[in-house]
Amino acid sequence: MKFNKICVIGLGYIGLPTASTFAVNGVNVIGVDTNSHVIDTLNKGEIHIHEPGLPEAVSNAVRSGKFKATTRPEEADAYIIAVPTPFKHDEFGEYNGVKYKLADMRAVTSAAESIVPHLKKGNLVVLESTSPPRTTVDLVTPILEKSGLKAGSDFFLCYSPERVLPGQILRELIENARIVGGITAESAQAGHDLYATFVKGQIIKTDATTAEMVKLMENTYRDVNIAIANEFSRLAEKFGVDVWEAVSLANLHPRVKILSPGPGVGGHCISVDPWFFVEAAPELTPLIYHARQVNDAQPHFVVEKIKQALGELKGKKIAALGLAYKPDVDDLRESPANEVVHLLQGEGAQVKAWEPFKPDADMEGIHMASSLEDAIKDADLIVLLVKHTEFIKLDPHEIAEKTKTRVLFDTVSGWNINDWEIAGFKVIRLGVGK
Ligand code: SAJ
Repeated sequence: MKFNKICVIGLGYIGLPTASTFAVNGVNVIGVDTNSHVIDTLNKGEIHIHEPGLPEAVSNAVRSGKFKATTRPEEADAYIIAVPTPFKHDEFGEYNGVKYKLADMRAVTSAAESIVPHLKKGNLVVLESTSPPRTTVDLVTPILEKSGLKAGSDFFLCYSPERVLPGQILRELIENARIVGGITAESAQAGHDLYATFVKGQIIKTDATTAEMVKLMENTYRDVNIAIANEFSRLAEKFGVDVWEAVSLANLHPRVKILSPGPGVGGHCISVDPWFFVEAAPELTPLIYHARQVNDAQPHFVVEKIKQALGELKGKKIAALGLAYKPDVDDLRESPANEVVHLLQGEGAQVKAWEPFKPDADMEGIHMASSLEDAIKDADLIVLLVKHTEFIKLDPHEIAEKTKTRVLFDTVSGWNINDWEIAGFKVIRLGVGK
């Protein structure tokens, strides 16, 4: 199949790199987003999110004349839905006394509805948003069929998960293997042809529900593995062991790959997607549910440790380094660092947070420092919450001149203890009981 013009609905962390990659590969792309500020920014060739290489990709796409951003879909050969699927914050499910989170599918629903008036015979629609199992068949198909066309025979319909890692999106979009699940074999083939425009990794065809499940399995597998690393950090403290050393030694085993403990699991994917399985089948998912509980409780564990280090938290001044959900990104969504800051404040500490990737972030209830110096100047303790490269590279002697404290709490094993001790600091690390 040939695709001269496509519509990408949702211009966030996935939709925008996808749209600009199609455009620089010669496809006419209409990028659609409901946020008019995003549209104006993009049409000027600028961008609203931080991702290495993306500013250049978007400005090339706009200059080539192949990319245009707007608030409504238009007629096209193919439609890609890449809108967010967060969980609901005010509604929960319950099974045998266990409370679980529910997927908020409103954005997928309205994206699918916005395609209906434009849908023609022979079109392809691809859902990329991470979704609960059977969404393509049970939710998207009936909406699109309101057009009077039949999915699978009049138009093609696929689920194709994005699997790119924030920070490396543009490279992984091209190089990663791509899974295309069609509601029919012909749909999968049409999806294959679309992504063959730029994907250099393998493109594997399957059915839509398998593709949905694959995506959820990948992120759930990672969440469960981080949960065990976090549980190991607690055990290591109890037994007087350094968890970082123990993990690196265990990982010498050829079939063991333990992930890193930390202040918790954040972002819009790993901390959300496992709930889609729990919601779909709470009776079958005790492990997945408990892994989520362990990771969600990790900020509390960190705060308890900081309390032990300071004796008490009331009135103590704490500098929090990093609010992003992981290193070298500006995404603060579902960040465990934010949770740590809120919990510290709840115990009476005065926290100043410094996030170099979003210094102007307006986070409810969080006092943002104007600079690193401002954050650490009067601090009683500095807590490292995110392993941003620029934090790891800080010079301990320079920092010693800029702060009155000599106590550091490192939740991510980002700092070399010897270097900081030579500069006069005491370094407490998460997961170290020695
Ligand atoms: N984290 C740890 N320890 C680790 C690794 C990560 O605590 O050893 C934490 C991070 O600090 C962060 C969270 O987990 O708070 C998630 O970070 P991540 O780097 O593991 O994953 P994401 O959310 O940035 O991207 C994931 C990726 N999925 C997998 O690696 C299986 C990516 O490939 C997906 O495309 C993305 O989710 C997505 O969009 O679903």
